[in-house]
Amino acid sequence: MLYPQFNPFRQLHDLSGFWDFCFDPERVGEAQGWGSGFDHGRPIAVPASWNDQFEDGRDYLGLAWYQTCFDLPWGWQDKRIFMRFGSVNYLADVWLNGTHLGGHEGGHLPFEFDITALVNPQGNCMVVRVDGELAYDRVPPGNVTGEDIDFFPSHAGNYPQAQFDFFPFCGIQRPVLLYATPLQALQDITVATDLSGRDGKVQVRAQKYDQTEASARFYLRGHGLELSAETRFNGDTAEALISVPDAALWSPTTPNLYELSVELCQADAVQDVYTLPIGIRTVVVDGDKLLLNGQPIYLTGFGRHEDFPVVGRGLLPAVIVKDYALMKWIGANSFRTSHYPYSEEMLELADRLGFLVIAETPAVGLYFREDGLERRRELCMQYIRELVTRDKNHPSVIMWSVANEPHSKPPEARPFFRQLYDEAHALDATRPVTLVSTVGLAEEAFEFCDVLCVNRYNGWYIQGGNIPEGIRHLSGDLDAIHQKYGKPLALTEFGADAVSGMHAQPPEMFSEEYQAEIIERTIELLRQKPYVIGEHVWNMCDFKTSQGVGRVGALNHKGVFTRDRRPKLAAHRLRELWRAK
Ligand code: GCB
Repeated sequence: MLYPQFNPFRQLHDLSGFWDFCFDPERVGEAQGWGSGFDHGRPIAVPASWNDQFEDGRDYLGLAWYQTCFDLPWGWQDKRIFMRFGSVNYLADVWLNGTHLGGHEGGHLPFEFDITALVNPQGNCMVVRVDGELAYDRVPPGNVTGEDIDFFPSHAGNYPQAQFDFFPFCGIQRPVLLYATPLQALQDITVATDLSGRDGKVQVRAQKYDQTEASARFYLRGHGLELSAETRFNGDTAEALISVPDAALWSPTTPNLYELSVELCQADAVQDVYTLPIGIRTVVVDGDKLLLNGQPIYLTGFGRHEDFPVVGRGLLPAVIVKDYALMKWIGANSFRTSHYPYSEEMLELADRLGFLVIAETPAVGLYFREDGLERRRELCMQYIRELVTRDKNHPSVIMWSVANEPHSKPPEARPFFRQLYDEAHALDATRPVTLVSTVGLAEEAFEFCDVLCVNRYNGWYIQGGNIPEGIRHLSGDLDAIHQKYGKPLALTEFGADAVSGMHAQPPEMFSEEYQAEIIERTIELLRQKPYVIGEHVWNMCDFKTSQGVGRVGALNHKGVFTRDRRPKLAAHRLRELWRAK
């Protein structure tokens, strides 16, 4: 899926701004046909979660309506016109000028509609219905009752009752882009890179919307080179392999990018052009190692969240820049998009700045109760497809994570994850696939996952207050998991809550000293284990959660930075450890 772009053949218009909005707890909009427009709206900012914009919105997760009106920019006649949503959480339904365009389930992944036949040059009205309800048959789930209720003391029984430990922010959370392409247009581009000695191999596949006769020209520019290839489309697909002599490889220390342009030509005239940055690099699992460009790589960094005051999970470019600056400052080289795909803007900068990303689907807190299992499987399959389709061309993405901390129960969990794993590999044979587990030793999916990602809170949820005892348990536990599965292992979560400004010597739980100590001791242990390929502290920043006794101020305080990005003691310790590495 191509991100909309602006060039002599393509245009886009960002519909971000103030839209009309209303909550609809009684669902009257459906009966009254709000799809034909409404006039009781109050202004709302798009993109942003709705929860912190209004007094009465914080815990409201039900139905709500958005509306905006727009004219087309001049010169868009004879174009193919699309409406693209970057992320709407959770269920979206869209009407244009009273016609239902379609819907989408699941926040955090883009969807779009071809509106060429319905859009007018002037006076268009678009209505979006959003339903943010938490339900047991949605992914991620919420309001689960009975024996499957989450065993985590941190969020069992919290309000709102999410089956995961972050606030279920709702609304239109990323930009809505109106964009135009030529009638003969490129639909998708897929890039895979490999190495042959010092040369890079860039395999490009371009797809267009129809089967008409056409040819494709490929240009690769950068680092003193301009290479090209030309081929005819076979049906809707054209492929080329470009050899890059003495390639400038992409890595965290040298995030070298080339510019790839694909031209769609008919009767020798260029009809469409799409340009994207690409990085030449390989990612391979070899024994207990993860190799980037043939060299072992060790991940330092965080599990994170898209979360900031007032905007909630809404895209805020300045916070993205700030977070990368802090990650550079502290010496992180990587992060996981826990527990859902992050914005495309975030990944664009990961490519440019040289961060390694474990890209995760929104499948967090999965459980395996029989009813609804099939529905959850379909959704998880949809998520992995949408994620790979969206992010496949980012050199920064080094691994796909199909789920975080499922409540895996045999026998259902194994075939469930086998299917997701196979799908991810079928879509992309160039990256390892993982599952992030808290079950550990008994996680049957580890038998086929390429890398073992394990979350552990020794010295916090268990062995709380006793760090040496926690480290002893962790050591034996990791060795046992590695011995059983014999694959590289990353500790993708560990840490402790620290309420900023709380101090204790000797360290006590919730103090900054305790958090710094647990992180330091854990890292010390990990460095002694040759099969460990990475350490991701949970979390980079404090983040908003549901309310409950385990979450002071409705925040998870495991950030080494506060929610407003001020360093705690642990951040300074990490900086010493990671910058010395
Ligand atoms: C976990 C979850 C994460 C929580 C964290 C915690 O294992 O993956 O979402 O926030 O523990 O702090 O409890």
